[in-house]
Amino acid sequence: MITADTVEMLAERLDAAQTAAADTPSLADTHEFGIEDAYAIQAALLARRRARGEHLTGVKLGFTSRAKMAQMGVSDVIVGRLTDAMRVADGAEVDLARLIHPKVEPEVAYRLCRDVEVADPTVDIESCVDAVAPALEIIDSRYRDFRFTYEDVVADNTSAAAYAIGAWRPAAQVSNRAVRLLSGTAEAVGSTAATLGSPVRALHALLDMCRRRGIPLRAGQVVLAGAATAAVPLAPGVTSCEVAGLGTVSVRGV
Ligand code: OOG
Repeated sequence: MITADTVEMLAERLDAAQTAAADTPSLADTHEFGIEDAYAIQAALLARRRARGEHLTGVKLGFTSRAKMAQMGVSDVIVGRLTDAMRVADGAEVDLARLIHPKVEPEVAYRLCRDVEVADPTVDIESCVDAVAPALEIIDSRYRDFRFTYEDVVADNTSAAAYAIGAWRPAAQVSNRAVRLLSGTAEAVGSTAATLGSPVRALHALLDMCRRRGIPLRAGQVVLAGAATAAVPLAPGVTSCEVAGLGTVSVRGV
């Protein structure tokens, strides 16, 4: 356990790294802290963003791929929060100078059409979703060289930096759809099955996490279900994600 003052101090360090686009060493290099502390730092980080006028627009999952969980030696997904300052319109520019070492991941997004009573054990989260879309998530760990522990990455709001969502379609099964990510000369191909076997499982895992962490889910918010391929560096120029049957979303790095 770390003190409330240390939680604030570490949140300030991550916040300063993000706003200055300057990396910082792993918090675990100098502080011993657990997963509860890590979510407390994340909450303090989000409180800073909200104090600057940002609004919560949704949540994201990380470590939904078995490969990534194995790499980090954990068996749990991680959850981070999205704000309006992170939202990029489909096709719009992303200013690379405001980021440290951004990478991009192709994902599926869900839209919540009603508040989810996360504490209610009988709640049916699938019935709270009215639309799906292809999405791009830009991750930009505030840690030097993307080197971090499991607790570090949770504290750093799971590396969340920006996201773009394509045209919404009525909610549908999106299991095992082919996914193609292009960024500069890099290409990654995969399947929506990479996210816990199916993105809908990510939704259920999210509900479980939100229940355990007391994170509310509100009507109109979006859920990013997790990466369908390994992340690739975000290149200048056009980056696109195509999910078979769902369409394409793109951003332009400048
Ligand atoms: C952590 C975020 C990873 C995912 O989908 O697994 C993530 C990172 O690798 O920086 O969002």
